[in-house]
Amino acid sequence: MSLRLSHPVARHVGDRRDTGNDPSPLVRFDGNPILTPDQMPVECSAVFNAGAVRFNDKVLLLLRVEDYSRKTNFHVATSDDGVNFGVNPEPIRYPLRDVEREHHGHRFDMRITPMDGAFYVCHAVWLGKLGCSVAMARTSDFVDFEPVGSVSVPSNRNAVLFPEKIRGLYARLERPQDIDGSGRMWVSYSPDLRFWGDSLPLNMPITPWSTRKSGAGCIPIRTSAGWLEIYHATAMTASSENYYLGVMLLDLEDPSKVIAFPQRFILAAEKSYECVGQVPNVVFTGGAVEMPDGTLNLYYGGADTRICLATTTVQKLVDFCLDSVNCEKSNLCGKA
Ligand code: BMA
Repeated sequence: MSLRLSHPVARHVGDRRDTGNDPSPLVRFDGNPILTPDQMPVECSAVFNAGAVRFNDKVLLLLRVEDYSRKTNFHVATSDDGVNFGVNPEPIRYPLRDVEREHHGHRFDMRITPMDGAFYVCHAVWLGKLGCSVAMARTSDFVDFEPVGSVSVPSNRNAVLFPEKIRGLYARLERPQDIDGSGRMWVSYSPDLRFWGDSLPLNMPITPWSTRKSGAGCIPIRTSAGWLEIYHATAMTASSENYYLGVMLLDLEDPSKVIAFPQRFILAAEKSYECVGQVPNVVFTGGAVEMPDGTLNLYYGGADTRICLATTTVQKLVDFCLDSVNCEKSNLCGKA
């Protein structure tokens, strides 16, 4: 008796990526990783999770650099082509707040928002026994940074500032953290970038790859279809907490409303430079930059050790989001 399969299942098991069936609109750069600890002008064990922005006609990355005592400094890297970067050996100057000094504050994961002729960075601050909070600073030259307000109440792991006011208020995506380490995205508002409130959770569905947490990644990009947000999400596996990148569209007037939500991730840790390192199976983005030819360069940390690049376009990401809505309407989701 022969066994008959109604679908050619075996052909696809385990080789989805190798057969070129990956539906993601994002393509990894062939020369990844683009920046590694041994290429840095300072001694370090890891360089990862950079903020990214266009500055003086160059791509600027604000690198998270860890030395061999696991102390973090932030260094600026710039590039004309978005691939080859020169790194400033001097770290940025950003004075500690009293509360950071008192609690041995450790900053990480800068996101850079250009707004009103200046640049605002949002980042996490680990406050020892108090947990993790978020804080902001302002710069105009990426040399000197001035604190904006104090830190948030713990626990909060990510803050990403929108590039313009929404309904007359500054807005940011945040990721408050539950006691078990899980957490979801919220949006909060402020009249002055110091006092944040009026918070709402995003009505994001939970996918099998975001069962543990999801948090903002890139600065939201305004499109006619909504705010385009590239975010990270995690799920536990038998061996590790695996990180993924996803994309979605948020309502322009009320970003707590998710208006297009692909069920598929756009990047998972698969390459050795994403799977092996300080923290395995991590792809984590802090910024994307649109190049003059329309390519969107997405910068991400691989395994908390090195900087990687993947490319796409805003239009491809928007189409990917809108296709997910069409797929839901036509009831085709999951049947491809
Ligand atoms: C998150 C942040 C990121 C890091 C990730 C994986 O909680 O701390 O900086 O890349 O964990 O370790």
